[in-house]
Amino acid sequence: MNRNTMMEKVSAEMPAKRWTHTLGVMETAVILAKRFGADPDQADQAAILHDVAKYWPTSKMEAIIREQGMPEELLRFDKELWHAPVGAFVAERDYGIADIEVLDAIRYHTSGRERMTLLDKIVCLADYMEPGRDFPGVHKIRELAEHSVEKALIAGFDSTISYLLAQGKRIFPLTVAARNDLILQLQ
Ligand code: DGI
Ligand code: FE
Ligand code: FE
Ligand code: FE
Repeated sequence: MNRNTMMEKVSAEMPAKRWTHTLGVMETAVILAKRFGADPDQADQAAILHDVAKYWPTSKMEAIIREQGMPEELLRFDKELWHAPVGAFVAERDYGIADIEVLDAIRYHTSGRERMTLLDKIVCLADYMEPGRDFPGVHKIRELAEHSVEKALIAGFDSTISYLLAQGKRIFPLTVAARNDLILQLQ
């Protein structure tokens, strides 16, 4: 599928506000890819598709998680986590993406994972710091991202974990593993 067709199809899956966010993630992911030596085309493709399943009904996401044999542990954590692995499935099935690196960057863009690839890090970080994002700490994340994708991403996970703690919510183990591993990578 060509890029324009893909963009039209993805934008039809979401409200205008989320499409604007997606455009911001695309722009930011490409800048970060060039800055840190990842492939800008893979970054662009993963960014276009990263939130493709964000507005799917939870029942539909749950069915795919079960049918596709994804970790059912997901179902016992925040529903906000579900659109990432479901999005990777949709990217492959409905958009013909075969690049496993792109699919993994989509799959782990919310939770992170241990041993994140550079592309995983870039898409996850772009999602935190695209120009439309405004939350406490986002300026610091953008500043850190000038020099270190790892430091910036740790700050991003820190803000998510702090938010989850304040809300009394559970933390998905992959996010803890991702953060621990990034800190180790810096040592
Ligand atoms: O889809 P977006 O809104 O662009 O961003 P995202 O895919 O990073 O989703 C972030 C949401 O997921 C945020 O509201 C926090 C929520 N969430 C719930 N539990 C967890 C979690 N995020 C992470 N990283 N880890 C969790 O355990
Ligand atoms: Fe997302
Ligand atoms: Fe994210
Ligand atoms: Fe997003």
